[in-house]
Amino acid sequence: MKRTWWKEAVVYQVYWRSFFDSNGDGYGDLEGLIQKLDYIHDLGVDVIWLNPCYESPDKDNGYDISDYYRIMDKAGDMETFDRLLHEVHQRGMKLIMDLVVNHTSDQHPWFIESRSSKDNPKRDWYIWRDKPNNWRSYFTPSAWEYDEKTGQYYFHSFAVEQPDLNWENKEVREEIYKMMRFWLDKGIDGFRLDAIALLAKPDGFPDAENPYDIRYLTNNPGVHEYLQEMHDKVLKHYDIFTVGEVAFVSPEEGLKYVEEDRNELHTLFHFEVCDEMPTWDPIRFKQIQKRWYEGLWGKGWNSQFLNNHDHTRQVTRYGNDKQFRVESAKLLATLVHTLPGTPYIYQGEEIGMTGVKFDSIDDYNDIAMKNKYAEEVAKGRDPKEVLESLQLLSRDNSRTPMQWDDSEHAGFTTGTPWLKVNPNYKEINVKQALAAPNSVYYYYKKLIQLRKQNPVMVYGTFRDLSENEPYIYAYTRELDGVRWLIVLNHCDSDNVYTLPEELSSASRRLLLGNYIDVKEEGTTLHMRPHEARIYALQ
Ligand code: TEU
Repeated sequence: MKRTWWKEAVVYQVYWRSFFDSNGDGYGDLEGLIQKLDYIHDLGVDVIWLNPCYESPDKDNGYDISDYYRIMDKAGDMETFDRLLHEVHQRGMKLIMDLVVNHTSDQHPWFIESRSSKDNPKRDWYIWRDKPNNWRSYFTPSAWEYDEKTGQYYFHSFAVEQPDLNWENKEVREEIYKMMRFWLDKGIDGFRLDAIALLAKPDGFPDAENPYDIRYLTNNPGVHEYLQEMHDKVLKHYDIFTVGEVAFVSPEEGLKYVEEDRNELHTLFHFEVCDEMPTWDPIRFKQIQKRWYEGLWGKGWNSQFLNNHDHTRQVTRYGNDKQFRVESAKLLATLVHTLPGTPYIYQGEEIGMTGVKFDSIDDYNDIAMKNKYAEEVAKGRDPKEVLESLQLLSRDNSRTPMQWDDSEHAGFTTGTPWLKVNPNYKEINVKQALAAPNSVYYYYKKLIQLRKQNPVMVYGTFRDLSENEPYIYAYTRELDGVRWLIVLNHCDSDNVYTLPEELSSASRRLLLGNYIDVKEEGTTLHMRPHEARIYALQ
């Protein structure tokens, strides 16, 4: 079995502005990350994914870049970045950067030139049309913004402040490849490719039948040719790891991005769960896992995650963040780390941090939520009702500052945090987690250790034994005669799982469980609320 470092890796996502503030300006920064690298390293993770820290007017928290070759002042400077990369490598870890090349900031010199006149040499670096179609963007009612000066509309898949680059233009592509080499030559270990399925646009921009179903923004013809060119001109020349953010794809379409002999990307994030399953739906989740396993296994590599900087913390959205917060956080961790694919940890997940509900829209920062709130209130809807309707899935749920201890502002900053700290920081924080032997933190550490010591957890085949069970999720991983059984009771009450005939004679050894006193009991397992067990079968 061919071993591959990024298949065996566990990735830890750092949303640096909410991680640790080293200079008291209320924003986390790269110096703060350096100071907390030992904490991440002790967890046992292999790769750090760093959200964008390039120069930016910060309208979309760094995903609106105005200079790809400079570090945003809030985050620090290039010297600090170089030291961060060095310190990560010193600890035997790797660092991947966020590559945001579907669009730039409207303050990027390229766009300032492009909008300056219709004859400007960079006019075609962006997408201009005389009249818009009926498309919405991810963040606005229309994907087109009128430019008074030149009398045309420019296209933006996200905010008005994020005009899309025209990837049909060869100069644009070469400029992006040059920039990628700049960072790769520095020694970074790969990229998370932002909104990468949006690079190609359809000829003629035909109107959409249902503008609210925005999948027309993605997977348009030509996207794979761009990725194959990127691979040929840049990616294949480095020993790196690439993961693409690929929304609205089926396993068949997703495979085109990651199939090994297509020379595009190593892995992808698909969003059938996070974008399309607002709350926990066990049967649907199992079907999604089965389809993607059957669609990719042996041909392309998947990723496992249930939250990130765009999606509400998993114990709140897909678990129980109140009565069973610790057990539920551990169960969801077991799920993500034992299903086929590379597992991702979003900062704070490893201590069971939860989502948040702020009382006022003014407490929120996220441009997507603010825009949606304004649009709905402008339609005459009751502001209170609109706020409540947006709170569960607000991206700010996962962006509140990291909770290091029970001191003011959870020890995140000595200043005023850019976003309010979750008021439950006195109970939920790293200091508390490190002091409690059975905390969520130490459970993550054991899970990560298991992955390092057991190739079956990485390369083992997957089989669901519980397709139509509403609460129990039971599946096996198998490799070279090694067979594991994972049993999860995703429910607030006890449930029983009876082993299938084929497993009834197998002896089993508990490798890890989220309840300390598991009593073994023949072929019928009595599972407590949110109980998780990993067995080795003989
Ligand atoms: O997100 C792309 C995006 O649209 C996600 O918000 C979406 O929810 C999803 O999960 C994919 O459909 C990326 C970044 O992650 C996000 O933070 C940026 O706001 C966005 O691109 C624009 O760069």
